[in-house]
Amino acid sequence: MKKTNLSDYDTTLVPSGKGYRIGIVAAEWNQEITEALARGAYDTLREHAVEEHDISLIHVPGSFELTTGADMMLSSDATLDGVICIGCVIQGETRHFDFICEAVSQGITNVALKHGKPVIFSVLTTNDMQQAIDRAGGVHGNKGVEGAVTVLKMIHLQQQLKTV
Ligand code: RBF
Repeated sequence: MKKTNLSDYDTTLVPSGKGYRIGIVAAEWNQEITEALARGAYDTLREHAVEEHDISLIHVPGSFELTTGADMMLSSDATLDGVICIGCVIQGETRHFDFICEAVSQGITNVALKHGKPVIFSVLTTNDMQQAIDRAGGVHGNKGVEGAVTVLKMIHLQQQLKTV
């Protein structure tokens, strides 16, 4: 499937989020970008019937801390059904790029497996700021929207498997 816009999705394939409890962890680094991603995720969850009081948002300093933030959230609130991790790592600005991206992608996978719940990678890993702007509500859509759709689909899948 070739995807040209992160905000394009088939709404008929997205389950209702009514009753789902979802956490959002957003990194403060590149805040103008991560705020736009978090807004995209939040609005999309609301569009798909997730109640306002069922969405909780926390902030961590940088993308490296997303893993710990998601783990803390899931450990402190057993009623959460899933977590969306939001960050933006820009290659041109850091030689830490590869370390951070590797740590976050692996870390998020580990947290998801540890808690047995979906933890979603809504982290932009771009060459420059313009590529990030283009994917935070710009010409290529909003990766936060994609993260929200993904968490809803994964929670629904988990619930379906539980009833089998
Ligand atoms: N965090 C991000 O979320 N995005 C970045 O682009 C980013 N660049 C960084 C560049 C340098 C040189 C350093 C030291 C940190 C950077 N961080 C970035 C922060 C990182 O995710 C983490 O918060 C800190 O390294 C503290 O563990």
